[in-house]
Amino acid sequence: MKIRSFTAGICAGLLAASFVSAMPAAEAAFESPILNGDFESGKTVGWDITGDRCVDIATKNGDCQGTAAMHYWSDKAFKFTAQQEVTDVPDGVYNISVMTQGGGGENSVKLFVDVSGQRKEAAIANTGWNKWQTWTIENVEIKGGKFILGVAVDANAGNWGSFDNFEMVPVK
Ligand SMILES: [Ca+2]
Repeated sequence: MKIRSFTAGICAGLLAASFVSAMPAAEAAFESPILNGDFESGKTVGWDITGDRCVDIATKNGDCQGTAAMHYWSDKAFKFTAQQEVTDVPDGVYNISVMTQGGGGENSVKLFVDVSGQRKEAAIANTGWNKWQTWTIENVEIKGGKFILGVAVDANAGNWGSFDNFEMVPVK
């Protein structure tokens, strides 16, 4: 009886040790400072949306991850930008991403960041309804606690799509 419980204790200890080593402390501690990046609020709160009126919140399966996403559509050609100034960002290097789905056919769809006036972009190309893809701007160095994060769409009449799960992950 004593031997069995001793063995069980070793196994539990090994499991705990391997669990801890699989979770780097920096990643486990990082909380994304992006406000409402997943739109689970059911609103566009946190995002400054400028341009043509074409943006709403989608809540149907396939149009969103989770329960809601930022969605765009118009029966006329349209352009818009949705952006936010992300603050309280610890100095570091990040991979910054967004998930999208949509019908494609826009003139351009871009994920962008602006760090102290330096802009970086990733081109987005949607390939169909509920065909979610992740687009990433890698190795963005941020100092001074803030940057601008956004998406810009230049679209033709009838184009549609969703943005969801804006994320930033520290890479070092
Ligand atoms: Ca969502």
